Amino acid sequence: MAQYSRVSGTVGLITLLNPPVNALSAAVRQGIVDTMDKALSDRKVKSVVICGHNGKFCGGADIREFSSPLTGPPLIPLIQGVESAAKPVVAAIEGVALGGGLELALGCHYRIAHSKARLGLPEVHLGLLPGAGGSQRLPRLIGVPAALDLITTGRHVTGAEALQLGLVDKVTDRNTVDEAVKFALSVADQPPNSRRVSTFPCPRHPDLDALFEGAMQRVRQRARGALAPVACVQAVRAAATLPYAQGMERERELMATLFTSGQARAQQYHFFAQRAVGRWSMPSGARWDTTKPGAVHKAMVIGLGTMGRGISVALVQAGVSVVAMETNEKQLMEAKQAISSMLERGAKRRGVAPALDKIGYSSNMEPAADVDLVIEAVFEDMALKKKVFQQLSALCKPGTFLCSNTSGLDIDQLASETRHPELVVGMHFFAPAHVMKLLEVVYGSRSSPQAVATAMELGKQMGKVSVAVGNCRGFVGNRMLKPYLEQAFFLLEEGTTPEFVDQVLEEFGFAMGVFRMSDLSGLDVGWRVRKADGLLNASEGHSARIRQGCRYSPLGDLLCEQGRFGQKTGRGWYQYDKPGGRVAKPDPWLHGFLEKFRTQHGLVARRIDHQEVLERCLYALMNEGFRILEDGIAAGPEDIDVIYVLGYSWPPHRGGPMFYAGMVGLQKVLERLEHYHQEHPDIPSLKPCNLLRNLVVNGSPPVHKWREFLKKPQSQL
Ligand code: 3H9
Repeated sequence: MAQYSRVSGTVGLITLLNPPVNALSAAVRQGIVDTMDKALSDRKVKSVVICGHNGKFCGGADIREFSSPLTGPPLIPLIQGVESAAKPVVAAIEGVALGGGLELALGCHYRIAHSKARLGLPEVHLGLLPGAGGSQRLPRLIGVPAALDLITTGRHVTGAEALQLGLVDKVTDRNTVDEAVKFALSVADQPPNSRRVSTFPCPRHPDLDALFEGAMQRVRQRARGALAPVACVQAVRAAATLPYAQGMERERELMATLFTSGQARAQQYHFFAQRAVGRWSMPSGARWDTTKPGAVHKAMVIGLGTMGRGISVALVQAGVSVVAMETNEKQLMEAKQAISSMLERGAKRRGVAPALDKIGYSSNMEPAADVDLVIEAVFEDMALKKKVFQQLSALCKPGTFLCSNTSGLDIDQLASETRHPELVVGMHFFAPAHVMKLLEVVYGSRSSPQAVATAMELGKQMGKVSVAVGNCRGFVGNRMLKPYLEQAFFLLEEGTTPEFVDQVLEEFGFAMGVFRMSDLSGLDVGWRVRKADGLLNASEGHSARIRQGCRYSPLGDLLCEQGRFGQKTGRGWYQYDKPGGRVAKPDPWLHGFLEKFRTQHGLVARRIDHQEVLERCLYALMNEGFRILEDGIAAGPEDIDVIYVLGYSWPPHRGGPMFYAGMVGLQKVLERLEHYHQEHPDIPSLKPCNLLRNLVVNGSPPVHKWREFLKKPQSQL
């Protein structure tokens, strides 16, 4: 709803009231209509200020209402009503003015913002466009290029940047509502006719065609197959080329298409899933709301390779004092330089001073005695990590949390090397660690709820979305990756090429297909793991394509034996112009190698189509996701989906693998898995798991109901 009062004698003050972000629910919209009526009919009122309760202007339309039919006054005529008011209306923007919130402010005649307020039109991230006039008013106010940038990226700008763009009229560091009231008093006698943004001509641009062509190319490259960014460009084009009323009509048409698309539903699901994972629970019954995190003022990072450097930067940027440790003096010096320059670049981007004094360096473990938390980021080798944990356990003061940045090693084994296994958790960062938003927090069988809460909170402080997951080989993300990669290899054996598999996956929306990605991260990484697992050699008397009774593809191993490690060696699944080159080209050598391999193993290449590539790679991955839910490694499908979108470049407009399974239809996923498993009985990952069968038997409930079919956590508290 909205509250109304008269202040300073002649200013009508409307306060949006819908905690926590004053979203424009039906009640708030009705409140605005009613309070505007009051202000306009009160003869003592000469001007109006609209602000938000509790230091937040407005977080936009109420996303929760999108799934039910519209009730209450629609937003477009409401904003039109504010704009056409005969008395000047001033928006007092504190905290956030996002989406419909900023569109409401654009309907006001003046905008006063706090310098630290965040303004933006992030609808594109929800699979939508700014559909309450934002796509038409913003270009008229700040010009087409700047509007295209804000609307297609959804990025937020600060009050200070908004002033430079011409989005607001004034910025303040003081109380924004007081300043807006003063401003409203000063313009009370000025008729607002010339301040209605919808009447502004769109600023001319010398080459509109080139501008829109470039924008369209950029959005298509960034978000493969996503509808919203394309519609955003089309809507802004309408603003630049059509009169306002026709532009609004185009905005309405485009919005209607997006609104009913599965993509918008997927992206809105992803929005809420990112928030839901913060409400974590453990199988013991421990929960986010009953567990207090420990304080982390000072942390140590051990091992300053790429990951350790990124983690150190993320901690410093989060305000934590850091001791960064590396035994090799040369590497320590290199790391120091790299970390300083990352901190300087980050600070420059954020317009603050680099916190270089927050980080110290050491070539030995001694400083561990004086820290609240340690993140070990040494080479992914169990023996080495165990040694580090033994040393830490002897050195650290009581209560120090010990975390391992491992991408899949057993947390329980590491914990068993310490005197306090309850203080040990996994913190699986994704490269580059100071940029990527995902953090898998892995609890072992003896991790205390407080250790989990501390790692979750620290992740949040670093600006990450932290997801708590159980301990198993590969945790959630890498465990699901295994059957996905396996299928891709098997498909090569059966007749296709890396280029075709990648093309299909990239058309689906992945930033990179599986082979391009493998070349980027290095084929030797998986090779080392398979070697450690004793998988490289077939048992005596068995085919080279069988391990432990199941089908195995040695293709990756054979490439590594030839020194083809991917981009770094200039050869992998593709060829590159030089070692370290980035442009992947199909490699005739590889095609010949595949043919030879098939002949050698009596395989006859067959034609594999688009559908089979997609189904075998993705359904195998989803099936593992169902197993992970069944095993209680992830608490719900949202956890898996957030991990895949934020850590594994799953396209956000497809929600995540579990959401996508629901979109395809669980019955269909089950049937296709059954079909492929019948064709390939020696591939266990294609055997549909019980949870999937159970969900289908129970009528394929929507994804938000799946938790009802999972084992309930046992409270031991
Ligand atoms: C739109 O405006 C369409 C129009 O163009 C056209 C219409 C015709 N609605 O993120 P937080 C909830 S589309 C409903 O943890 P923070 C959120 O779920 C909208 N709920 O806090 C959470 O609930 P819970 C365009 C919302 O401080 C709680 O508020 N606007 C909405 O880290 C706290 O959220 C956007 O896309 C909403 N609009 O960040 C902005 N917003 O506690 C979306 C938040 O139950 N919002 N909630 O989990 C955000 O980006 C962030 O929430 C914000 C605050 C920056 C505002």
